[in-house]
Amino acid sequence: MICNVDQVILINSAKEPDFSPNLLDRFLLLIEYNQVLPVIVITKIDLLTDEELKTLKNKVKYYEQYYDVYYVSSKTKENVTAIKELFNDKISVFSGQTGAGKSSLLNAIDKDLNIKTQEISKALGRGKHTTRHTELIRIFNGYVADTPGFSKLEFVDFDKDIVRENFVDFFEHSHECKYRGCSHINEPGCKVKELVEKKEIPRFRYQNYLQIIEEIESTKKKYRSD
Ligand SMILES: Nc1nc2c(ncn2[C@@H]2O[C@H](COP(=O)(O)OP(=O)(O)OP(=O)(O)O)[C@@H](O)[C@H]2O)c(=O)[nH]1
Ligand SMILES: [Mg+2]
Ligand SMILES: [Zn+2]
Repeated sequence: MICNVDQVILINSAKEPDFSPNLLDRFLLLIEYNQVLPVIVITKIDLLTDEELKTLKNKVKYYEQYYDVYYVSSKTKENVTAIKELFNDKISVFSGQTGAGKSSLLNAIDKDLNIKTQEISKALGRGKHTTRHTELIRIFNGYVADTPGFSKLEFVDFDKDIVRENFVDFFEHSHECKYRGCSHINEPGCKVKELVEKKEIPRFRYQNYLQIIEEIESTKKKYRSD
């Protein structure tokens, strides 16, 4: 990671590629682990109907308890000014899936930047890794790094405890779990599982958590048997 970063502005497209809570949860885990402040931006809202946007906002609402969330369009420039103000006196990193619209949003903020952008591949449903190198750009009294997008995020050198501690919402509740160090998987008296049942924590986020831990455990098993 770039040093002295104040915030990671996480760019998620509402559509093309489709919004992915799985990817969002993975990015948040990574950013929390690096002890940087995440800001969530949902782009390309011009591609959604009002109804679709409402559904998406409902899904993302949970995260607003923990993070700032912005809905923007680089095409219509809706809410682009709000993003511009985030840069003031800060070093920011633009991060997110390839094709999510990172470079386009920077171009929408400052038309003189002229950063190369490219249509996503309709066949693959994702971007083409248009930005190839991380570049630090001076913008609105601050600096921003436009980074190459990812296609997927894996956590090969993570262990279960890192995941447990950096799903910050789960971690916040873990002192209410019956067992110290509860991993919220099989332990009885687990507060996190209770909140999932009560729909206070979205089930998709809990499932993403389980999926990441499963991936880590199965990678470990594979190394052991090699
Ligand atoms: N309709 C619409 N299209 C957008 C918007 N933002 C970006 N796009 C389109 O999405 C495609 C990908 O945008 P990029 O800005 O190149 O995406 P990126 O995140 O920089 O991708 P990488 O550099 O590969 O990581 C381009 O065809 C853009 O024109 C938006 O707000 N609305
Ligand atoms: Mg780019
Ligand atoms: Zn628990």
